[in-house]
Amino acid sequence: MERRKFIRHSTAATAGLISGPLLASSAGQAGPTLKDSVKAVRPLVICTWDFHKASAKAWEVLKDGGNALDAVEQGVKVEEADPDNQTVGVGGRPDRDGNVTLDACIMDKDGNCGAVLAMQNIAHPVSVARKVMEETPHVMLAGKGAEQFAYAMGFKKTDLLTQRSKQEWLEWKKTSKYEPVINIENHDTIGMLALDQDGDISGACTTSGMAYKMAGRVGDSPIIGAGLFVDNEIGGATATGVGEEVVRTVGSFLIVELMRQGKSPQDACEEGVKRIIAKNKDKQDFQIGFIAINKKGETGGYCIHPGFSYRTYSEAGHVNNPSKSYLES
Ligand code: SD4
Repeated sequence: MERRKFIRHSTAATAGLISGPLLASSAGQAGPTLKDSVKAVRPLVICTWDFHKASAKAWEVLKDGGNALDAVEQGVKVEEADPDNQTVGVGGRPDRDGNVTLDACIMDKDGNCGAVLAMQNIAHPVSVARKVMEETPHVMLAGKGAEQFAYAMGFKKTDLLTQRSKQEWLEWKKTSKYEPVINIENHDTIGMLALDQDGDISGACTTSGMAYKMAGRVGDSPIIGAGLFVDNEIGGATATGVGEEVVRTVGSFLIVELMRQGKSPQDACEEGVKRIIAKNKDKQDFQIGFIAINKKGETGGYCIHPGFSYRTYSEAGHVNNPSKSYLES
């Protein structure tokens, strides 16, 4: 397993992009509204971790006037297709039985959403999630049902278990130590939020979840409100880390609601992490990272342990932002 470079809490962390080229229209009635004189940063894409290829792909869509929904789908698909990313899509680490099961969700500017949970054999769960959103009256499809639906929609069966992930799983099986705590090396879920030229927000989140999880275990990533939430009047938020903790606080929804109450994306992410800390006074050996954007194109990110970062791509540049953390080291 490759060791993730340990990035110390850095003064280089950029919590928000303030100025930008385009004029925003006014936002919704509730919460922090935009004055017509305020310039918004848009288009803009933000994603968890240093996924520069994924954010570049999303930017490609956005800069040509593409919409936020297409941008986040196209963006996260880059990681789903990358066999070297062992926590998303093809090449993801399997569950304890050796099966790669994928979780993903997507949410658009109108509050429409779709998700697939614990789905096997399909390389692009985010696109299946989009089909659930657009082609069914449902929000979530799980397991075999999701897989069958994917075939019906024309997706091809794909073997998701790469040699590398299989070898590591076989090695793990020798001790079968069940450590559901995700450590610094082991989480690279991609959550992505985009604000397009029209000022509309969409988001997506996709993962193979916790390595060697129990069969059938589902984390936060495909759960609307937990791993991802978008309210086009306010902003969006998404998460990475130990999903159970994010679900317990409905983390992404919480962050959007905190922004509705007037908090900046940065302050809202910090409060989201603190709520989780408050529920885990004696246990801090796990990582959570949140990122958020608002209608102005301000961004924020916060995590428990140093090591988390997030990408932003706007006309101001393509930047990997080391996240501030609750703990110093
Ligand atoms: C989960 N939140 O399944 C995901 C794991 C994660 O990078 O973020 N991995 O709990």
